Amino acid sequence: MAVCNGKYDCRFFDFSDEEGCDEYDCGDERWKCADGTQCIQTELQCDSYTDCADGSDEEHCQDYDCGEERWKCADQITCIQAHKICDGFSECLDHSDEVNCEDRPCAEGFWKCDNNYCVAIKLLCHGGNMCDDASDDKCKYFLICKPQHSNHGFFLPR
Ligand SMILES: [Ca+2]
Ligand SMILES: [Ca+2]
Ligand SMILES: [Ca+2]
Repeated sequence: MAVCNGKYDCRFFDFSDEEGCDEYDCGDERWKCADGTQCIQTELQCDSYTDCADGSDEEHCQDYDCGEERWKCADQITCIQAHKICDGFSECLDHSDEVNCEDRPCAEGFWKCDNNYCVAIKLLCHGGNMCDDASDDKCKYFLICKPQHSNHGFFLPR
């Protein structure tokens, strides 16, 4: 059950999970909205979507530290998951996660396509064109993508 998440979760809706929230400690993994009535997961802070009823999770994001697992867009407004950098889709409002991709390493567990997109290794070599330039398709010609004998579960296309 989620206490103080802004939704009534108690059976038969006795509302007790959402009472007294202004006194409630949200703990280490959640953050208390400015109005004190709601806890949200910390990764929802500065993700460019409003999660607090009062909108406070998207305020003061320029001063906000995105932490180790997230990356701050160049405009300093949004934090995105590190593996969303150079994945071919813009998560940053300023699209800064999809520029200069040739100079950036992919996150761990991701493979760099010829066009510099980063694709999850586990998604490679299933016949789909995950790289968008078909560079991940090379593997099927070499039959090197059997899910065995490699660190990541798959051999990588070269
Ligand atoms: Ca609740
Ligand atoms: Ca948010
Ligand atoms: Ca992206």
